[in-house]
Amino acid sequence: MRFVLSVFLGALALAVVASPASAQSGSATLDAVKARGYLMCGVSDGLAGFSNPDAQGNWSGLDVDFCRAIAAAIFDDPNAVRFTPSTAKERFTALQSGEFDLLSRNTTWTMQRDIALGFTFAGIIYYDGQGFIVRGAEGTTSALQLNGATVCTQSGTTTELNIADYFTANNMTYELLTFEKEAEALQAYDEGRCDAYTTDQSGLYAARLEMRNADEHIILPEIISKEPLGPLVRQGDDRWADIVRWVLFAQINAEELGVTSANVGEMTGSSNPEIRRLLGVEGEFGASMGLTNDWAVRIIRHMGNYGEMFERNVGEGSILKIARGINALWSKGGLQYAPPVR
Ligand SMILES: N[C@@H](CCC(=O)N[C@@H](CS)C(=O)NCC(=O)O)C(=O)O
Repeated sequence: MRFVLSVFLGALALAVVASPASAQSGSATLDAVKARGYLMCGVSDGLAGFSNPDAQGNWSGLDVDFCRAIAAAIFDDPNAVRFTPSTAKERFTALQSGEFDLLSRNTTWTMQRDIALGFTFAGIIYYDGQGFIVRGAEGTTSALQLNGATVCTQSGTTTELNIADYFTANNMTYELLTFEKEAEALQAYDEGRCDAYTTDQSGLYAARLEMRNADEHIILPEIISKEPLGPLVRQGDDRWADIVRWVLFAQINAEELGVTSANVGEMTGSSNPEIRRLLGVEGEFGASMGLTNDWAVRIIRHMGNYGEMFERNVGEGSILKIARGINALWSKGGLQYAPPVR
């Protein structure tokens, strides 16, 4: 028995020595980010509410804030991020070739991107679906009235296949005009070259703001696809994928537990064990990922919980005014649900 125990203890000691958790994180990407001093985040070319630069080149939006949350977890500094824009078409090659540490850019999680393209999606930051915008004066009130329509969209997106599926399923014909840049697709629609513009519904809210007369356009009620949007990383660094995933989970759990940017300080004194574990008062959850145990405090103090990020960027109080809808927490009738910290 004593022999078995000492063999076991010996093996344990070896495992501890061999474990990279103390000196290095177990993630080559995290080590590279720490050594570099900032996170490299791939975003869109500009999409209101998600990732948009202002005239001074300051980025804002839900996808941008998510990268800031990762920087906050690693550096306690939400500004330790460099944003690199990429078009819909370029984004996957850019991520694969190491131009950024993650892509956080209204990107739909599909099987082909996950498996054949070799990426790992860390979670779903926004449950979306594809819709259409049309000129109200033309009298169209349903996508089923679009038989024979010319539709504008952006190339390199999921929209092309969805629209083919939808029109085929409903025995309708269409002509698709695709453009590499969103601005070009929108301009073509706004100039009347297309009867409709199609993309993720969240993108339609953003697109309407770009039109010459925003009030003249209506978003049709049909949602023709599932577009689960989320951040993704290159396959092969599982620990890095875990970190990105748990930053999102921490923000969703914080909302569920009522932890906000305003009260996170006092919440560290909470007696609720779930809050204590999330905020690192108990346990070694942060250290187990190569971060500090107060990783979630850093995220929430600087960037807020999931609900705060949603409201600020795309919610009723933002320029897009999107209702929480299916992006509400599961406990409030929505789909947002994060595994527990334990
Ligand atoms: N979610 C879809 C569409 C993503 C997409 O690129 N959408 C366009 C239209 S909303 C966009 O982001 N354009 C802004 C840009 O290219 O920077 C996908 O992953 O393929």
